[in-house]
Amino acid sequence: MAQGLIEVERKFIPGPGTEERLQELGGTLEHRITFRDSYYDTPELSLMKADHWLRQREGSGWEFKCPVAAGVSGPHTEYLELTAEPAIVAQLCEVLGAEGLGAGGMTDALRSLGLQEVASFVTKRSAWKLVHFGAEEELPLRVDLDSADFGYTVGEVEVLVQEKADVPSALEKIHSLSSLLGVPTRETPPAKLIVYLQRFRPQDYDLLLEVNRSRERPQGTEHP
Ligand code: V4E
Repeated sequence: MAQGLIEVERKFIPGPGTEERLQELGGTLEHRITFRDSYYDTPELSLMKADHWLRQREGSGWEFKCPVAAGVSGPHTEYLELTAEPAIVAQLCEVLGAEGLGAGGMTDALRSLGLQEVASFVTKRSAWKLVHFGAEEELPLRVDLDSADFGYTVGEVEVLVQEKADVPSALEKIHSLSSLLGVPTRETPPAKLIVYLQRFRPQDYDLLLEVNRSRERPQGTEHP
């Protein structure tokens, strides 16, 4: 698979005291930002059904999240995040079984592969960094507190790592901070996109739920 960073993360439901608790734990607010995410897939949701997530984020560009390995267990997720367009196009072709796509970039790839926008929403995010849990150069721990414009709020504790070998130590930090934030052990709130689909594209949501059930692993679609 093409090169990228591995995003290890755990979602949680923030409460009114979460920001204050982050400050007590030595967290610093990096920025507050508002952006629009637009997600793309085939009409049959071939990418999402295969646990692949393609989006264009306002201010950041194209991002493609691909599963690192099947059968990740526990309340966290691990995804390889591709941001370089040639790597994204190559991976899209692999997942969708397409061959011979030229070097025309994302616009050509979207057209040739039949990818269309399936969701678009705006997020207000406060982005926190926890220096206490990891020095600048070694696995800094980040917490994002997100409010989507369709009325859903979710937080995530995350670490970006270069290699699979770094995942266990990232998870240790994620679980220890989650516990200090009072996150219930089994809490796995759904991603914003999943809640969006449930509310605005219920047939697509049901399709993903069905696929996830047959995989016998929660995919963040159980309790929106
Ligand atoms: C990976 C994924 C989806 C795509 C959106 O990913 P997410 O991490 O929710 O994005 P965002 O914007 O909140 O954070 P950022 O990328 O900026 O860090 S939609 C569903 N999934 C898969 C998934 C899963 N398998 N399990 C759980 C609990 N959540 C999501």
